[in-house]
Amino acid sequence: MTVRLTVAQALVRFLSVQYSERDGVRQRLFAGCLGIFGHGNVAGIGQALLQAELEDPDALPYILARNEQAMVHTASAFARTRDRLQTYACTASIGPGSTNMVTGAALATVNRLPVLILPSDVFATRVATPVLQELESFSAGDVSVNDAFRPVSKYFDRIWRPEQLPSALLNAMRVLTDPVETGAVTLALPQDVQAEAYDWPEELFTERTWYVARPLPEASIVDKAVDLLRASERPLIVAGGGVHYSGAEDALREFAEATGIPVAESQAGKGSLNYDHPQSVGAVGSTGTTAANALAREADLVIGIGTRYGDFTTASRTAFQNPDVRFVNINVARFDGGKHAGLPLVADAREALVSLGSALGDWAVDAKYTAHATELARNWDGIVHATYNPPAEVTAKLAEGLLTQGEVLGAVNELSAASDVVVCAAGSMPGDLHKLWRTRDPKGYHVEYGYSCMGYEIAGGLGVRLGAPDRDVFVMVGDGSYLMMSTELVTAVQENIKVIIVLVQNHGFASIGALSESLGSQRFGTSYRRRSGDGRLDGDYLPVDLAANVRSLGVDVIEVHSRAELEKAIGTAKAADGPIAIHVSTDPLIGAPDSESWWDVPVSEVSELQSTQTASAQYQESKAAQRPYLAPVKEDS
Ligand SMILES: Cc1ncc(C[n+]2csc(CCOP(=O)(O)OP(=O)(O)O)c2C)c(N)n1
Ligand SMILES: [Mg+2]
Repeated sequence: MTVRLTVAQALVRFLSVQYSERDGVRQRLFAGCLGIFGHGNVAGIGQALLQAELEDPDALPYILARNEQAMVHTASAFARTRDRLQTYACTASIGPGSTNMVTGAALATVNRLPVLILPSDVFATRVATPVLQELESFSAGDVSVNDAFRPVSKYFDRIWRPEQLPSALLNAMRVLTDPVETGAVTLALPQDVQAEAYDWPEELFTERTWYVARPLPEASIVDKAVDLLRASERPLIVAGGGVHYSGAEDALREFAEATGIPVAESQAGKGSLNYDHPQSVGAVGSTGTTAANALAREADLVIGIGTRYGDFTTASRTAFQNPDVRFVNINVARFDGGKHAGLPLVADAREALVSLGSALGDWAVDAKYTAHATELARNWDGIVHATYNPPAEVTAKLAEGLLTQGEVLGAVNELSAASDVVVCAAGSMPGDLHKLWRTRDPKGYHVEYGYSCMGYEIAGGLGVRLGAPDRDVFVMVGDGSYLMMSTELVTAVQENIKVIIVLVQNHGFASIGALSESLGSQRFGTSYRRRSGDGRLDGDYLPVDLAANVRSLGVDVIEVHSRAELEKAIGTAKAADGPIAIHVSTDPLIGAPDSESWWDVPVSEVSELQSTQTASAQYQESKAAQRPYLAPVKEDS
């Protein structure tokens, strides 16, 4: 039996009957389709979505976004919130609508988040070429702008003919639901092919379940890991995003408690252990706590769990200074398992922790070491407390109506519910949140720091709320990020997606300003100021009113000028039943407490400027601590 449908109708029908299943729990793989119509998808996929909605509104609900990059962020954030077991498809018109999604695709792939990207493409038949918005290559007839998706997609295909669709779809689902492979999957859809009818085998549209496996660790490798652990005296766990995706938080806590090993966290792994667990030493690396970084410096064995060891996590390979340091890397991907010449314990994080725990028996580190870690963490928490509640000598120096950023984070932390989610991506807040946020729920922390993409915040906040409708979502967004991409607020209004935007106005880039200064570049070009008489950008702040901007998009704003007003506003925002914003101004020159760590950002080797010369000398000094981590694990085991 065959069914006669267009390619777009077949695609929509297929997507509406895909499921993922893990641990016996089954869910729709696609919660819906985000999109913006234009030529290239309005008559193809647009028609198919309309027809589907009229037949069954739940088949593949359509959400109209405002910016194509943003809608991919929404899908990524949703997928992360749902532990990569569910996502959205994203459809865009040909040309700019589609290429706007390239950054979103890169973010999904870098963060290993499943998103189905459906850019529209030029005519397969080429009868009217060049069509509106078509790139003409002088040297190739089969190139389109969508080829830009190839390097940022885990799977790419272009459906030149209807017959290609079934195999492309099966490959797309395979990649989206594979914990190792997952990322952006791009199926480019020529606009004529979308509308073309074909006789499809009926089985294409039967329900299909994609089983998400928990690969078990190889027993002989578990044994080697046990040998390394037993031989270690100062092991440290580095928990990454894989702990969350695997749902390994309980297994991690049990493993840590049984062995006494302290637990440090990457950005994606934050919340793996609640902040007040005695073995939680918090963030590690360039944006880490002094507790985790002190332990990292001395560690003789690092047990990475679901981490890809980004340069923030390893402090650009200066975090681990013990000359004998070795790595055991629990990771579902061999690619990450082999990093730092570590022992790759290739497996699902939860399964690996359970196996390793039982193989270790009652082995534990010296209780003094665990107590030392707890002590360090307690000291750091004192610093957090002081940052949340700055002393009078700090607040007295603030200009009228300004708060410190630490106070803002503190107020939001202390007045949000444990299960609420904080969302951020770029600027100075991700680093501050990594160090300072007291995470009280494994899902309470959502900072996109794989791509650290300005503009992710609001769009991502929508995705988090769609994925966790029972949690309040606090979107921490700087003025720079806000100006880059805030228009999904209109989508939030249209769909009544409740997000609480905390818009932190500090007139420019506090983060890059501080970085610039530390690198001898004198905060050049990082604040939003008028040009002064000598042509420099150091005049008055610009008369922008971002609160009015938010209001103009249909979202209520509470403008606060003091800690007390901020606290009251958070209560009001929590009680609201739609999107709402809090506008707060902060002093960009008051930074977060020091991590006692480093990040490798090269400084000009020659310069006319004294500030750069000084920074360059410091850079060379810091760089000397950088280590390759190449010691083989074989010798020891
Ligand atoms: C899309 C994108 N462009 C540029 C950057 C580089 N960048 C990182 S933070 C930042 C400034 C962010 O400013 P703001 O949102 O106001 O946060 P603040 O630094 O003031 O906390 C820039 C330009 C980036 N991460 N993403
Ligand atoms: Mg700013």
